[in-house]
Parts: sequence; structure tokens; C-alpha cells
Amino acid sequence: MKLTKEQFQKDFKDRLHHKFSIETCDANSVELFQSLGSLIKTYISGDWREDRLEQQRNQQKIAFYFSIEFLPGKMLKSNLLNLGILDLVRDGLEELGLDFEQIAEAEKDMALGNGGLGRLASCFMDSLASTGLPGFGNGIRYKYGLFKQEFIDGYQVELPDAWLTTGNIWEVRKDHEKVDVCFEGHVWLKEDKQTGRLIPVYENPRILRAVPYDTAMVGFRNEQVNNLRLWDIEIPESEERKYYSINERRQIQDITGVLYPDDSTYEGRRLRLIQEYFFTSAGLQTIVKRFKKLNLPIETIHEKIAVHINDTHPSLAVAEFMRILVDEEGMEWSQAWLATVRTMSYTNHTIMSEALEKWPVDMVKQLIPRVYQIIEEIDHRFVTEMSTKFDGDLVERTRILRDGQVHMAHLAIIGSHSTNGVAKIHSDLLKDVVLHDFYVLYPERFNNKTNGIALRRWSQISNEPLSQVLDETIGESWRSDAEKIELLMAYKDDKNVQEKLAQAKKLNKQRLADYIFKTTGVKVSTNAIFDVQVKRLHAYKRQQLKLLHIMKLYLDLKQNPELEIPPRVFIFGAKAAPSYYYAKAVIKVINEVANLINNDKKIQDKLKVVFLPNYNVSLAEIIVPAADVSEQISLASKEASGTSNMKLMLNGAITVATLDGANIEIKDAVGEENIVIFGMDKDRVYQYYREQNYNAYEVYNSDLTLKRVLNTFVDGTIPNIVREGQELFDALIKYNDEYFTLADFHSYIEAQEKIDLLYQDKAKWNKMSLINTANGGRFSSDHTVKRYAEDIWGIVAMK
Ligand code: 6GP
Repeated sequence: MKLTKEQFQKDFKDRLHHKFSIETCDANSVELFQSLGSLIKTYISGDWREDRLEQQRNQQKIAFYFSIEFLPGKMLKSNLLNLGILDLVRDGLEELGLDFEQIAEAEKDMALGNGGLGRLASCFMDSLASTGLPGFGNGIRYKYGLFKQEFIDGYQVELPDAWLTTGNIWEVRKDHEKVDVCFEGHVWLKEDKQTGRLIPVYENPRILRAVPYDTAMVGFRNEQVNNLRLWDIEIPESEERKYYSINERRQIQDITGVLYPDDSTYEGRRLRLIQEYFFTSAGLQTIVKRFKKLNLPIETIHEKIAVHINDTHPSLAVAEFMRILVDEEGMEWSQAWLATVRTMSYTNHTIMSEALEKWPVDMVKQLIPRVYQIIEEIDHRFVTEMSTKFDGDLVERTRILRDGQVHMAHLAIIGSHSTNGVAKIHSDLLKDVVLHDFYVLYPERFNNKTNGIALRRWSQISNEPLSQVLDETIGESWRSDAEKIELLMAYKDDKNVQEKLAQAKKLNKQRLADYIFKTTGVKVSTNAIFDVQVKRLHAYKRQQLKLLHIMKLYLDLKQNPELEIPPRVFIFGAKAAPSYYYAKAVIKVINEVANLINNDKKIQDKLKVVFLPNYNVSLAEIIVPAADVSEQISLASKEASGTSNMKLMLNGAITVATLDGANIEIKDAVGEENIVIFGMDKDRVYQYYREQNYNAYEVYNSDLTLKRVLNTFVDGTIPNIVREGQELFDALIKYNDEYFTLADFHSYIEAQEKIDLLYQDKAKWNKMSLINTANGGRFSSDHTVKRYAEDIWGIVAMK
């Protein structure tokens, strides 16, 4: 956008005066941030409005991305960068005597997601706008985001993340677009005498109001502004008198209260299902209304609208769309079905069976009776049609209603034209194993779309030192075209460039070292290897394998204090689901291992262990640029893709990885000599499954080194972990090590020894690091969304 520094300064001061009636020198950073944010929103609003009108005028096909999670992090810098005024605003504020970084710090992370799936949704929002593609997000405006994690006595404590307390400066409440969503009651079908059609009659429904709050998704210097719409819940005026007590009203408001309510109880699960239907229905109702304004025949709706189901949470979209088309728009079933399948598409994000949602039939029937009837009809027609073509068992296994449950993934696959996985190996596993039955039915529906990352955030915003070296070396074209980073390959043997990159890394390591000291009191040296594992805490991601490595080094050093190894700082960032006890035990053990090692003088600072609390997008922006080693050590076949692996390699870290998820594509991109691969591959893992002959106890018992290391969990070596150490030990021995941690132990240790050697060869390391950065461009989510746009959604760029 066109703006001078002087104009900005004037606008900013005016805004502060109008909004808070105070002088800049009196304002605190929250007030400064809010004034700045609201000014930026005004700058954006023209394009935002204009793009919406243009989409309408051109009857542009739009992709609506339904996701129960969005994890954008902070938006100020990203908006400024994309508008092309980041430096101008920074300078302008500094000239006014204000500290830009401190103002930016005042923004609360928007953390409406748990991890990879939500972060991916936000990367896509950024990339859709930045590639000029008309995309529109639909989600939930949770009052509380993902919990704030603290450690007390080494244990994870979950505190509420009340991110809305000071208001959300980016959002706009769109009161005129509110819609009602209907739950419960009874539904029966009445024949319309004139048409002979069956019309549903709702008795005693509970009507809830969905109110949208929109946030602008600003494209990178292309004047494209898309929309992220988050739905909040209210009680419609007409229903007010039904809720006598405050308690009842609160129960309603709680529907959009928290992200993923605890689903270990029936009530928690029921609330989750309400959330899913609530935002899916609200989103679809407005989409159909919008389409009708185009005055086109309803049966062409799929030509103007694509609806994406991000994991199974919004898969009720299939039935709800059918309900709207049939009940409200009067379409014939078969015509509506054709339009639905053509409109919908679905992404699977995990092969972990516990994440494949299923709802008890009774729950669905009671909560959304009409939608349930429609699901029954879809299921019935599916069985009838498929039974003429396929074997009865196959049809039975793939139907939507079985064992008294509604199988959400089945609904999503049957009711859509595309099912994709998120990395090559994952998509293959879906076809060959996890969803093989569906692949037999619909081979043409299956495809792969390897994940990507919002490259600008993970380079230009979070790693300015690296960005500067790139500008000086290859020019600035990479800033708008990620694949141009590959130009850096021409300098792979240039010592000068390698050195500059190493210096940039050093600056980032210093920033992280300062942060570590500030938050944990632990002093770390930037000469040490910064060895990073950041991701959700889960047994399949194998943080426990990292622990075994750390304990082995500790024991080695205790035995031989003179052992020459390059110093390492192990850096963890991870939240555990509140009801996942094993994961919480791992956190406690890591924290106690940190206490033990960091305070042991004999270790002479050769090892440090740091678990940074409250890992979130903003913290990732400090950790990722500083990493030397990226730990991607999930059991092969279990990590669908991973995206921290992409961020870390782009930032020059060397990946230690199993052949899992997108690690494989990273290996292909950088070449085998620039990544350290270890462990079993997926075929070996599946061989164990087939032969059922893995015996963890035997592995443990026949291996003295491993035995010595593993015993530290239970023999008192690590203080204060009697219960948790036993829990880890039992998971690995008594319960036979579900994720083959022990089987990969030696191979992992060898991989780490290789890292030690490589790190000592500075020239070699720097070259490897450069090659990783140079090949990071292909993991830009700009590229990924273009593939979705072409292959799945059929949308074209506006700009
Ligand atoms: C995650 C996958 O675990 C991760 O491998 C992938 O990179 C990410 O999705 C984005 O595709 N899955 C989830 O976060 C999840 O909740 C149901 O899956």
C-alpha cells in the first residue's frame, strides 16, 4: 500500500487520541498495540470490502475452508509485512520514541488450535490470500484458546488462555450475517399435498444463534484480502425466556467457551459434537444464502463453491448441505447428492485411530434429529448402491452407521469428491492400509497434498538475520517467490556466505539463550549444539527416545568426565492433552532430568536440558531460527506429515529423522548427505505388526547399554520421579513399547554420534545447513494451496 511515514505517524497519533483520549507518552503497550492494530485494520478495510464485492461481481468460485482449529499466532507483523509497511511502521514508531517490539509483544497469540492441524489451517489462510486465491475460513470463536502451560514442581499445569479479555482488535462482528442453528426437539415428515414432497416439521427445537466475527486475511503485497470467519454463540431474543437461570444461560455460552472440551466424559463429547454442528451449519447456511444472491440455478452451486472439510470435525457438512439443499431449497435427493459430492472435499491428518471420530447414534439422533435422518438416508442409499457392485463385507465395513455409531470419516469420504493425505507416505498409507476399503470403492477420489508452511512468517518475520543474508546474497526476489531461495545453492561452497549464515544463526541462538535465561534461569552457551524437539507431546512422536539419548550421554559423562563431546543444549517445547497421563509423566521426567543435569557440576556444562513452557506460535518464532538440530523422530508411519520439520530445515537446522511423514520429502529435497536418517522404515514396522513378534523386554534384557539407560527411570538416578519414571518404564517394558522406541534406540544413538562429528567439522556443517535453507522454498504453503486450488477446489486466482 502507498503510505508515507509522516502520514502514518499522524494517523497513529490521531487514532490513539480518538480511541483512548491520551498522549503517546502516557499510553501503555496494550493501548499502543490496540491503536496500531485498529489503524492497520482501517488501512486494510478498503481492499477487504472491494475484494468481497469483486468476488460477487465476477461470480468467482470460492473455497470455504472449514476447520475446528485455527492457530494464526500474532498477526500484527504479518499484516504489516504483507501490506509492505513493516519497516515504515517500525521506523515511524521508533521516531516517536516508541519501542515497536514491545508494542508487538502486547498482542495476544490467537491460539484457537492444538497443533499441526490448526497451524496448517492458518498457513493456508495466509497463502490463499498471498497467491490471490479466493479462500474463506470458517471456524469457532472460542472464548478460551488452548490452555496456557506452566510447570509447577516439574508438572504441567493448565491455566485458561483468556485471549479476549482486552478485546480482539482484528475482528469485526458481522451482526447482519447472523443465522440460527437448530438442535434437539423432534422432527417428523409431513407430506405436502400439492407437491407430494415430504417436509420436515420441527417440534420443540432448541434454537441457538450463530454470530460471525470476521478477520481480514491479508495477502502478500497483492491487495488481496480474504476472510476468516469465526462463529460465536448467542441466545436469540425469541428464546430468551426459555432460559430461566444464569446457569442455563451459561451452559449455552459455554458451547463456544473452550477449544476441544475434555472429551474423556460423555458430556464433554456431546459438547464437542454440538460445536461441530454449530459452526458447520452456520457456515453452510451463509454460503448458500450468498450463492442465491448470484441468481444462478441451485444445481450449479458446486461451480461457485468448494467446501473443504479439514479433518473429520466438520464432516457433518455433508449431511447439513444435503439438508439445506433438499429441505430448504427443494432439490431432488439425487440432484442434491451430486451437488454435495462435487462441492465437498476432505483432508485426513492422522492415522491414529483415536482421532477418527465416531459418535454414538443415540447422541446424534437426540442432538440433531433431522440431520440424523439424512445421515440414515445417505447410509441406506450407499449400502443399496454399493451392494450391487461390491462384496457385502466391504460394504458393511465402509458404511456410515455401524456398531451403533456414526463414522465421521466414512461420511466425509462418501460425501465428497476428494480425500487427501498430507505427505506422500501418509497418502499412500491411507490408500494401502487405513482407508484401503474406501480406495477400493473410489480410487479416483484419493490424492496427496504434501503440507507446507507460511514461509514468510518462518523467514522474513521470525528470522531477520537470515533474511538479510539472503537479500545480500541472492537479491530480494525470494521474498515474494519462495522457490527463489534455491538460488542460494549457487553459494553452497562459498565460505563467505556460509560464514555469514553461521553468524546469523549465532545471533538467533543468542536471542534464544537470553529467552531461556529469562524464563528458566538456565544459562546456555551459544557454542553448544541447540538440539530442538518442538511438537505436541505424544508417545508416537517419541520424546521418550530423546530422553533415552540424554540419559545415555549423562551416564557416559558420569563414568568418564573427560569424554570429549561437543556441548549440547536439548530444547523441548510441548503441551500434553490435559487427560493424557503418559504424556504428562514424560513432561515431569524431562523436567527432573533437566534439574539433575543442569545442576551437576561434573557435567561441566557439556549438557543442558531446557523445557520451555507454553510452546505456541510466538515461542516457535524464537526457537526455530536458533535450532542447529531438528528432531523428527516419530515411529515411521505414524506422523502424517509434520510441519516443524519444514520450518526447522528452512532455518538451517540439520534434521535427525525417521523415514516418516514429510521427512521423506525433506530428504529427497536436500539429498541423503544433508540429513541424518535412522531407525526402522514403515515396512519394517508393518512387518512387526504382521508377525506380532516384537518383544521389548527381550530387547531390553539382551542389551546392557539400553538396560542401564532405561533403569535410570526407576532406580533413583533421576530424583522425584518415582511414579512417572515407573509409568515410562512400564509403557516401554510392561506394555511392550507400542512405538518401538527400544528397537530404534541404537540406530538413534549412532545418528546422534554422526551429528557430533559433523558439528565438529564447521565447514561441512555450514554447507549442510546452507543446503537445507536453500531447499526450504519448496515447502511453502503457497505452493500447497495452489495444488489444492487446481486439483481439488477448482478455484482461480483473482490477482
Ligand atoms: C497433525 C499431524 O499429526 C501432523 O503430522 C500434520 O503435519 C498436521 O496435522 C497437519 O497436517 N494432526 C493433527 O494435528 C490432528 O489433530 C487429527 O489430527
